[in-house]
Amino acid sequence: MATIVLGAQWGDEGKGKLVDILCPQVKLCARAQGGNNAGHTIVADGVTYDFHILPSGLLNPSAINLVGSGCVVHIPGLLKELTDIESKGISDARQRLLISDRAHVVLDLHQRVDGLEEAELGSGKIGTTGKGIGPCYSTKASRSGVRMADIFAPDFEDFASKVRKLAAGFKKRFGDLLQYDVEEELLRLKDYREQLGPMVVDQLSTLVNAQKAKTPMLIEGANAIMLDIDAGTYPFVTSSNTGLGGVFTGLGGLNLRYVENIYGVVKAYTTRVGGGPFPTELSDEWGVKLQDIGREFGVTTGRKRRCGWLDLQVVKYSAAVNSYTAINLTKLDILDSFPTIKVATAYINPVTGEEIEGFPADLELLEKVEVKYQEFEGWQKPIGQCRSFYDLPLKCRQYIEFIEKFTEVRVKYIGVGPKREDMITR
Ligand code: 2SA
Ligand code: GDP
Ligand code: MG
Repeated sequence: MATIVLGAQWGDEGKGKLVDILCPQVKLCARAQGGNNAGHTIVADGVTYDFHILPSGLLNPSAINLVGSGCVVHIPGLLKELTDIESKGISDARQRLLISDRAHVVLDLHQRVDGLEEAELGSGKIGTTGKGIGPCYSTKASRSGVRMADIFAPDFEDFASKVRKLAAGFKKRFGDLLQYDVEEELLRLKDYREQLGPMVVDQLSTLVNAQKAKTPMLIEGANAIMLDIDAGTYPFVTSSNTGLGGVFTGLGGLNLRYVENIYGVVKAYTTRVGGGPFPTELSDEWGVKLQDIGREFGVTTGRKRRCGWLDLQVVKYSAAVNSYTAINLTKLDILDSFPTIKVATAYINPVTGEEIEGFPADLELLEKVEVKYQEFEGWQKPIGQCRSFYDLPLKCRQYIEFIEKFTEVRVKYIGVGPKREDMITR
């Protein structure tokens, strides 16, 4: 049986916390896509952990963790993250980590290019994390990328010549702006081989054997559906398939019939980090309040996250694309002090005055839509101590039930605080 946890908005919904809670029930936790652009904060036994490329399942001492072939791996970043969690007491993290030999390698070169491409875009920049994710997936798609397996080629020179060729291409494009020493990076990569060797595997046999043995599995989504390269607000997206489709391409060997649960993680309001349209964004005091109380800062870059009301057009679209079997509503406690809470229920075309059907692909239209809101009276009571649905104030339950009715997906988990125990299960 496999459970998939996916982001239902623009990221940072609290996927890591749900993965951490579900993890004791599984023996294998896998990431299918993305790189160390992701940031999952988990508060467990009083310790705060930030995961980027590593699967959050490492916190479960009996789980094996897999970085799947759809992921992109910046090796120094991964090793640093391993050292960081080892220093927090997860001493056997390396022994429980597997990396697909088909995963692409994010080079420092890609990170340099990320910065230069953003600079080229000027005011129209995407607002990337600067981790080299877009350039790495670009070279993957243009068939000039390098994969984990390449680092272990019998003759390292084969790998080195691919990297040199890639660097020469970017040098042609950016000239002296590139400021990158290919030989220095190659030397470092060669040195990493010994450390990485035991972790790099053919994921297919890992996944196939796990399913044969009926091993319970968890797949941890990174980023979120509105950042999906196909379904998201393109071009203001990341460069991977962050939705359900990406799970199957990034974890080849996962049998779709093995999947039982697909949980969409929905924050009780909306946040977005980076550029791009955001119809329910609040630029007033309420937006500042959400940002402050919700401590909405990027886990990877420390950037302030933009904040706004819950957008059920987004969640409904996301549920349709990702086929959620249930929702985890998170950070409901952040709304405790709000006298009024709004929820977007429709977008109106400003030219025709008509309701827009579906979610617009046209970003110009999305920038201009008028948003129709449903207003709720706030419950104005702390809910952090509530441990069952009926402990929650009536107005709070009504908010949840409205979400369920609108999206036609059951809200199974409700987050009322950052800690493991701050979760109501229905
Ligand atoms: P990239 O770096 O190429 O993937 O950036 C492209 C867009 O994707 C957004 N993106 C994210 N959005 C939310 N959270 C992410 N992870 C970090 C976090 C972000 C951070 O958990 O807080 O620390 O800033 C994440 N990763 C990528 C990004 O903002 C661009 O809009
Ligand atoms: P992810 O990228 O989806 O895993 O989410 P992040 O870790 O980037 O951001 C979610 C933040 O909210 C983290 O700091 C979590 O500790 C915190 N969090 C998760 N669920 C809740 C909740 O229900 N209430 C509160 N107050 N914080 C939460
Ligand atoms: Mg995050």
